[in-house]
Amino acid sequence: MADTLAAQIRSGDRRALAKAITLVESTRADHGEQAAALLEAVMPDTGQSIRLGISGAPGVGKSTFIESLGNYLTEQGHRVAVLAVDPTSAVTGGSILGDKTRMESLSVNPNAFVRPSPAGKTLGGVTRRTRESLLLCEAAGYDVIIIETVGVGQSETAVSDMTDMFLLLLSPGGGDDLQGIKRGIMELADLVLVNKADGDQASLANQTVSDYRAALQFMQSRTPSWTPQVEVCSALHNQGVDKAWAIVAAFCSALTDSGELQTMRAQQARAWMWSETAELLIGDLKQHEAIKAMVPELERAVLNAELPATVAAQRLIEYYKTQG
Ligand SMILES: Nc1nc2c(ncn2[C@@H]2O[C@H](COP(=O)(O)OP(=O)(O)O)[C@@H](O)[C@H]2O)c(=O)[nH]1
Ligand SMILES: [Mg+2]
Repeated sequence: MADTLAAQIRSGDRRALAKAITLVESTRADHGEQAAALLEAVMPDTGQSIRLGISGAPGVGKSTFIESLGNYLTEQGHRVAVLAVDPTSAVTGGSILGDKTRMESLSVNPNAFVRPSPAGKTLGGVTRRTRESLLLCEAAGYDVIIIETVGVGQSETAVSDMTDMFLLLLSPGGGDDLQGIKRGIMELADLVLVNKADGDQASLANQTVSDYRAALQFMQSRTPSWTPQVEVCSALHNQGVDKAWAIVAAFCSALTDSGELQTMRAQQARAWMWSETAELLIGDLKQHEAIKAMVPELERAVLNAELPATVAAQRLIEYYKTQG
């Protein structure tokens, strides 16, 4: 079963890819085993893409930009997959990213594959499935994988931890209010694009670029072989998108030449292993009948400040260890 599906994915069968992603997104235990076998089968065919994270506040133009970039790239002969990590799908089941702009032309582009964010109970769960989907897309021959997330919560860090390069979209203005931006997100960015540099916003956009360039000088860059760049673009009018891509390509070759790309991916994979281990352990622990029976009393004691949380956690673990 895993081998057949893996072969179909490798042959570029989009329906097989969609089916495989549905499998990794499933929470059923038997699906989990099939997904694991499938991922192991496709592993040799992964790793050859450029993994690009894109973030920005709602309305800044992420969907428009990804559509523009995606269509540009397919014209250049690339195959592009777009995945999303939407923190709201974990909290409310709703979606910030699944908004009015649905990348209509990219969705029907035969050399593109667009997949919305999986719903999940935790950001960690959503993130894990997106990582696995990324590997499946690579096995299917997509050589540019774009992972979109929205500028709220911890999802930027999660996306940055699974991609090679992180791109931040901003709107014109706000450049003189740099304290107002989340500095942490700026620090993740390898490329900042001030979008909507068109019409009467064009000069404001250029001013914003100057402000951010000045601000970035005082920030530490993520890697020794790359200095973060700031540029304007107009996703709506397809302006600056080719230049943005040239910067992505320059970033990738700089980090490939220095060996940092390989090191970074290896470290990402190791960190992923440990977060998976933690998730699996806690999932297993919570399923134990005897543990389940202990939880209400422990939680009650913690809620009423009768027992330190650390002690409650230690008791759970001690008991879990005796359960074999
Ligand atoms: N003028 C202008 N409007 C844009 C540009 N890019 C996006 N928009 C508009 O901004 C709005 C939000 O864009 P969207 O791509 O949905 O933003 P997202 O929420 O970040 O995905 C839409 O009405 C777009 O047409 C741009 O480059 N210039
Ligand atoms: Mg959008």
